[in-house]
Amino acid sequence: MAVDYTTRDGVAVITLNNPPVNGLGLSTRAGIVEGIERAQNDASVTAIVLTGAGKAFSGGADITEFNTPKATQEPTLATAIQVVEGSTKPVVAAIHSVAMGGGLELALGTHYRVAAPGAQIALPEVKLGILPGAGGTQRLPRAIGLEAALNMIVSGAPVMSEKLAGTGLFDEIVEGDLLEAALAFARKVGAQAGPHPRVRDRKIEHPNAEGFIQFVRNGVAGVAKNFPAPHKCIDAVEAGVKNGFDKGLAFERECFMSLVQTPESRALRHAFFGERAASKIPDVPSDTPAREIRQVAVIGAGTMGGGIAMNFVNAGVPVTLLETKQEALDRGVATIRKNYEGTVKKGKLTPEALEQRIALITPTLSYEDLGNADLIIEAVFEELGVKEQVFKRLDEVAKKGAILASNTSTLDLDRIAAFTKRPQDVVGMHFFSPANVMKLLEVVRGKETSKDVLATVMKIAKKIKKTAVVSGVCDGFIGNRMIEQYIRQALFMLEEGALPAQVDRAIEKFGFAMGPFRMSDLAGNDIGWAIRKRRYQEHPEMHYSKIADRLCETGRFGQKTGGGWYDYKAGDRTAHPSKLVEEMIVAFSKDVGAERRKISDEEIVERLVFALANEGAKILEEGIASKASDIDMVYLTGYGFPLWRGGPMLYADTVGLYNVERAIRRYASRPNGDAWQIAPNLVELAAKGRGFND
Ligand code: 3H9
Repeated sequence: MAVDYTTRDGVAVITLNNPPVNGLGLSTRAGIVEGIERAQNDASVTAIVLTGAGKAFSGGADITEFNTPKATQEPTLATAIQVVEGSTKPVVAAIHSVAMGGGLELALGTHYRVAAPGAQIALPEVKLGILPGAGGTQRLPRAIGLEAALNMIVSGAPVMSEKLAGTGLFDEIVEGDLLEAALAFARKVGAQAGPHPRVRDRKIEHPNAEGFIQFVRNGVAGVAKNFPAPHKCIDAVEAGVKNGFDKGLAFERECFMSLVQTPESRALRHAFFGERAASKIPDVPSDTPAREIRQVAVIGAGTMGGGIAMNFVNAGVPVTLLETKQEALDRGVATIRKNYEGTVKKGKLTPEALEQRIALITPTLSYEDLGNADLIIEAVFEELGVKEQVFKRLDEVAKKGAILASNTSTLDLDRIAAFTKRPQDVVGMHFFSPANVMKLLEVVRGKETSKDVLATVMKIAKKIKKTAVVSGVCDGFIGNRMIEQYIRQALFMLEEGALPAQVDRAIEKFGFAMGPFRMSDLAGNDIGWAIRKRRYQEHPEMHYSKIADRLCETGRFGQKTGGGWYDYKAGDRTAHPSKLVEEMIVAFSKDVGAERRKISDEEIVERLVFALANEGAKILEEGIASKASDIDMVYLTGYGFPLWRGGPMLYADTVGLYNVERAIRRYASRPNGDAWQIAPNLVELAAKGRGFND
C-alpha cells in the first residue's frame, strides 16, 4: 500500500508514501479511500490530516498510468476526492514542497488546508497536453478567484504557497513543524460541529467573468495554435462559471478523456519522460561518484567558446577563457559583455549581476593558467590537426583528474582522445549555436571515456540547464548524422521538381521552426559545401545531388553574401524567392537528365521526416543512442522539431512503422532511390506491429 495510516491523540494521519513524488496511482488512491473510511469508523478519531512523505505532498496523477487500465480503475482520483470531501470528520491537508496537478486537486477536496512556505503549487496538466481532470478547473477558481486560477491553469506555472496566503486555498501558512501545526489545527476543527466547508460550495465572484474569459482566450489563440489543451482549459473553467459546479465537472471530465488520447498529449508526455530518461545512462549507475567541478576553462573565445563560457558563469562557476591572440581574447570578452548588456536592456539582468558574471571570467593567453581547471572545454577550429595541438598541450598542463572535453561536431572523438595519455578523461561536449541559448548538449562518449567522467558531465549539464543526451562516436553523432539524410533528400527534391520555398513552406507547415534552405542560408551554404567535399572523398560510393555545389560555385553562401537559396535585402533577414536560383535549378535538372515533376507537400514532409527516422533507427541499432527518446530529445531541443509531434522517432511511431516502411520502399523505387537504405530494425519492428518507443 502506498499510503501510511497512524493516529495521533484522536487525529488520524494519512500519509501518501509513493516515492519519488507521491504520484496518485491506483494503490495510492485506494489507500486514501481506505484511510478515510478507517478514520470515519474509528470513534476515537475526531479529525484527519492528509499529508505526503518525502519530497512532495503529491506531484499529481501517476502519468505512467495514463492510457492504461489502471488510470480508470476504481477508485479513480475523482472517487477518492469525493470520499475525502464527503467525510463527516474534517480532513486537513498538510501541504509542503510540491502540490501539483491531481495532488492539488486532492487538497482542494479537503475541508481545510495548511501549508509550509516555499511549496510549489500548480495545475501543470496543460504542459502535458491535458487539463486538470479531477475538479481543478472547478475548485481552483472557487478557492483563489477566477483570474488567478485561470492564469495558473492555462500557464501550468507553479506559484509559491506563501504567495497564495490570504486566498481561500490556505487556512494557514505555517513556519516550523508542519505536521504538528496541522495536528493542532485538526484538533481545533475536529471539536467544531459540521458540516465542514467544501470548496465546491463557494461562488465564483467576478465583475465581468465573460469578458475576462474572452480576454484569456484571445491571448491563448496566438501562442497555442498547435495545442488543443489550453483552449479546453478555458472552456472547462467557463462551463463551471456558466453552468455551475456539477455540470462544469462533467464537462471537465469529458475534455480530459479526449485530450489524454491526443497525439499532442502523447508527445508532451514523451518529452517529459524523455528529458528525464536522457540523463540516465544504462551502464552508468545513478550512484556513480561525480568529480567536483569548481573551475572551468574554455579554449577559444569565438562565438562558440564565448557562448559556452556564459553557460557556466550564469550558473556561478568561474571560467578561464583562453585565446591565442590578445585581440581575439578582447573581442571575445567584449562580445560576452555585449550579450549580457542586451539582457540588462530587456530588464532580465541587473547591471550588478552583469558585473558579477564578467568578474567570473578570467581571460588568458597562457595554457599554464589552465592548471587549476576541473573541466576544460575546447572550442577551436574544426580540424583534426588543430585539435591535436590543443589536446597535446592540455595533456601537459591539465591537472590530474581534470576532464578534457571537445566541442567537436564532426571529428572522431577517439582520435582526439588518443592525442592524450589520458583518454579515459576525454569526452565530447557538443554545444549548439548560440551555445548560451540552445538547450541541447550532445555528450559524446569515446570508447575509453570513464563512467565517472560521464556522470560528472551529465551532472554539470543539469547545473547549466542543458538537456544532455549521450551519443556514441560516429560521423556527425546523433543530430548531424541524421540531418545529413534530411538535407540529401531536400536537395534531391530540388533536382526532381521542387523549389526551395516550396520545400521550406511544407516542412514549416509541418511545424519545423525553419526549413532546410532558409536554415542553410542562415548558417552559410559554404559550411555544408566544405562537409560535402570531405564526404565525396571519404564516401565516393554515396550519391549526393550536386545542386548545392553549383549554388556555392556562384558565391551565393546565404545571408552573409546577400544571397543564397533566396535573395536578401541589406540589413533584412527576410527570404525572397530568387528568379536566378530558380533558373539555375531548372537548368541543373536538365543537365542531369531529371524530368521535373510536381512534388506534393505530403511527399516533401515524408521524405524529410522519414529520412530522419530511418537514420535514427540505424543510430539505435548501432547503439550510438541508447533509446529512441534520446534521439527525439536531440531533435526537440536542438533542431527545431515541433514539440507537439514529439520528435522524429515518436512521429514515425504515430504514423505507424508499417506505413513508414511502405513509404520508404516507394521512394526507394524512384529516381534517387538509392539514397534510401532502409534500417533493418525499422522493418523488424514494423513486422511485429511495434514502434521505436514501445
Ligand atoms: C494529473 O495530475 C492529472 C489530473 O489532473 C487528473 C487525473 C484524472 N507521475 O522531475 P523530477 C517522476 S497529471 C509519474 O526529476 P524534481 C519523474 O519521472 C500530473 N512520475 O524531480 C522522475 O522519475 P525518475 C500533473 C512522476 O524534484 C521523478 O518523479 N503533475 C510524476 O526536479 C522525479 O522527477 C505534473 O505534471 C508524475 N506525476 O521535480 C507534475 N512527477 O526519477 C510533473 C514526477 O524515474 N512533475 N515523476 O526519472 C514535475 O513537475 C516534477 O517532477 C516535480 C519534481 C516538480 C514534481
